Amino acid sequence: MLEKIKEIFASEGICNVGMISIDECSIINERILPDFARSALMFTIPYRSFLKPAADGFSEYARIYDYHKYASALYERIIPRITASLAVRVSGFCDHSPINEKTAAAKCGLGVIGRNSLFIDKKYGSFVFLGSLMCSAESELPARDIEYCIDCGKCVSACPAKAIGKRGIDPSVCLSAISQKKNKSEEEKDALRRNGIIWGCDICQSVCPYNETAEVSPIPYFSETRITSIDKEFIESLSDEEFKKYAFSYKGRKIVLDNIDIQHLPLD
Ligand code: B12
Ligand code: SF4
Ligand code: SF4
Repeated sequence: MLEKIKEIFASEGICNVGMISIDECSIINERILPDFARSALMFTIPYRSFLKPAADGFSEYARIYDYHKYASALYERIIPRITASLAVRVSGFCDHSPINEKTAAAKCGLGVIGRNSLFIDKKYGSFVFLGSLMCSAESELPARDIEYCIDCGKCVSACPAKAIGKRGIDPSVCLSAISQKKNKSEEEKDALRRNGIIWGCDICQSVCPYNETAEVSPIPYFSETRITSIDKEFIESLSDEEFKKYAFSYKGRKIVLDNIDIQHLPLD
């Protein structure tokens, strides 16, 4: 069964696919876990679409079309193909998922977990999104022990928020999380301003040696939609329909524009 599913994913340019028993997954949202789920089919979605990172305050995942919409469209294409050829029930997730996607992908042996807490794909580095299909079949493979990165410490030193600790990242100070907050304290605004962050943060990924040789995504939805430079005029010029194509749209346009304005306030 897994081989057939891998063929279907490969036809979409997705070649790193694994399977794990649901009992081996860390459940973070029980409410949305389908009753029929016995296993999770995990896969990585490469999204690196740049050779030189941008410096306008928008992280790489924010300057390409929204991966949640990519995953929904992918599931509409592949789920009917899977259920037509195999006697299984499947349901697709990405981000808003019942499981911790990073540890599940690592236990499938698809890559390693970095000190920056991110999952690192062998070919595409950490610039991959993770998706999963909850599946009614029992896993065909045993879970592997999680492998970790070489622990060079570069991400720990580079993180301006000192968010990377022994247990992973502290989401309460991570600048990526702060950039998505509607109501920010003066200290939080200062932190964004000092580090030139408008939406998302890639600092701990940009210093990681695993990303030095990471390949560009073969998926046109990402490789062909990258905006090289984003500014206030660009955000204001987008129609509502165009704006909704980007991941930064999920809390509305005002928060993105406010984050741009924050960059121009004097530092405390
Ligand atoms: C919530 C969330 C966030 C939050 C909080 C993350 C967190 N660690 O809690 C914020 C907004 C910060 C965030 C940021 C980003 N995210 Co995010 N996020 C998620 C989401 C939806 C759930 C993660 C989660 O809650 N896991 C469960 C918790 C319990 O486990 P954990 O993540 O390992 O968290 C541990 C630490 O936070 C630690 N901890 C808690 N408190 C404290 C305090 C201290 C002091 C310390 C040291 C540790 C610590 O304990 C937790 C358990 O071990 C996942 C999707 C999913 N369903 O898995 C995407 C996901 C992890 N995110 C993703 C991405 C792309 C990002 C960003 C790169 C986006 C960006 N460019 O800004 C950044 C990266 C930041 C980073 N270095 O990790 C991808 C990662 C892909 C990959 N290659 O790993 C995912 C998998 C989404 C996807 N489907 O692709 N994210
Ligand atoms: S995303 Fe930015 S703030 Fe968050 S842990 Fe990485 S470097 Fe630190
Ligand atoms: S920068 Fe070094 S310590 Fe951090 S995730 Fe990459 S290899 Fe691991």
